[in-house]
Amino acid sequence: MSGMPELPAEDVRRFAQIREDFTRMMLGYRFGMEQVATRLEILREEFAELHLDNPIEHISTRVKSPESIIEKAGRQGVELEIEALREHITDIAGVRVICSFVADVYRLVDSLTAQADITVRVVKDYIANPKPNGYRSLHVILEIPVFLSSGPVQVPVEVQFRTVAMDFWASTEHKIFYKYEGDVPPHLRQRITDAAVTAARMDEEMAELHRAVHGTD
Ligand code: 0O2
Repeated sequence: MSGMPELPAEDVRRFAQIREDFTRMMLGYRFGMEQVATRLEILREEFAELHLDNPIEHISTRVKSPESIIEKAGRQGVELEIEALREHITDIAGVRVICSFVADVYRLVDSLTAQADITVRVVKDYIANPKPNGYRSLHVILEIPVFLSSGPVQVPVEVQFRTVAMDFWASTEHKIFYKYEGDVPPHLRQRITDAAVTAARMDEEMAELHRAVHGTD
């Protein structure tokens, strides 16, 4: 194009390579996330067919946008290199699993993480140990192999397991947090934490009811 200085061929090649590597990385995350979701769907169907119960209410997936990967890497001082991102930004691929009961959460986590080719990197059990604001969920960062034409890659996927009550609380809290841009007034903060206690009580009560009707968790 007239008036535009041409880039040296070496730079053009380098940028093309960066673009290809990034595209391959993002595809790997999408495939890893889809594999985890498929395995959870298989468990859901198996439980539904053989045990006559359905431990999963809903599964959702998302891959972080390039903008928020770059923003998080900047915030955490992580280099914009594929290997550094893979090592330190562990929630690029995310799966959220909503269960009816707390017991289903643990049953599913055990079944998924027992699979031979899945490696568990980190488990954060905010159900056993809720965050100070009351947040409850069980997070597992796992790695699953994805076979691309260039060879296998181990893809980290963050899986968040929670009950319907925990999810209702988390999405409401998230909206309030964003409305106040993180600076939630103290009286609301207390009510949010109290609501988390109510949600936990609701989980217990529902499990009691379920036991009373079906005899087991
Ligand atoms: P998004 O858009 O949901 O992905 P880090 O992930 O390293 O920044 P941390 O605290 O080490 O932070 O990780 P942790 O505790 O595993 O939490 C990560 C994710 O859990 C968050 O992702 C939320 O999805 C969820 N989460 C954690 N704490 C809260 C909370 O207090 N309220 C709500 N509503 N969700 C929470 P992101 O990156 O914040 O957002």
